[in-house]
Amino acid sequence: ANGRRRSSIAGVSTMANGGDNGVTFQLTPSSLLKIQKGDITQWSVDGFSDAIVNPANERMLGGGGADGAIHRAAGPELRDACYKVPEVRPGVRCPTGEARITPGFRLPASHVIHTVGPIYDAVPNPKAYLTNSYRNSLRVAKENNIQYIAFPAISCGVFGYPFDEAATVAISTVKEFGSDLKEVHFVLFSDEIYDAWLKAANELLQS
Ligand code: AR6
Repeated sequence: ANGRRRSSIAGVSTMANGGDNGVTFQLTPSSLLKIQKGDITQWSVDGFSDAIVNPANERMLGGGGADGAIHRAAGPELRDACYKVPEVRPGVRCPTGEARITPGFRLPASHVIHTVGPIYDAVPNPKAYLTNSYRNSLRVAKENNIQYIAFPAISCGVFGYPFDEAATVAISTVKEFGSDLKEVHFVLFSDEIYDAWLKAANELLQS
């Protein structure tokens, strides 16, 4: 009696190397949301236009956490491509809440959508900024004909966003704005974050 589906729906793609972990929810008859544990640098959907989302900072030249892992896996070409993204003001290529796209270079995924989530304690309304990060990433994906996208838990590491609050923002924003894509995946690094995302999806994606 809820939106939960096992991930063995016929024809549903899975991670290139991620096995079949995870739970799949139906967003619309033609659009799925999938929650899984894993390393986002390994994610792709073979043969389709796909993108992973990089939880970056405003300079867009790399950093720690998932950003560092994505740059290492993509190779130095990714930093060069980021460097070429025009600054909107000195030192800022992507303001908080916005998104930019580059190729994926040596990553399995064909594109990287870079977005900057809020530092939880540094802005008056972190929820509005985190919503914008998800929404603008989905918008950039659609503008570039991406059909499959994978998000990490934006702002849930270095930027200190509480997992349960972030999960509610992530799922509700994808529910509202993500259904033009074939599949929206969340690829989550820890059990605790995975559990928070499943709880939010079970609450917000009732069928
Ligand atoms: N795959 C999936 N998730 C990952 C991976 C991975 N390979 N590595 C880490 N995570 P964070 P933020 C999870 O800190 O909070 C960087 O320095 C991680 O466990 O990467 O948005 C940037 O340059 C956490 O749950 O991003 C920025 O300065 C989630 O990804 C700043 O950190 C996000 O954690 C951005 O901070």
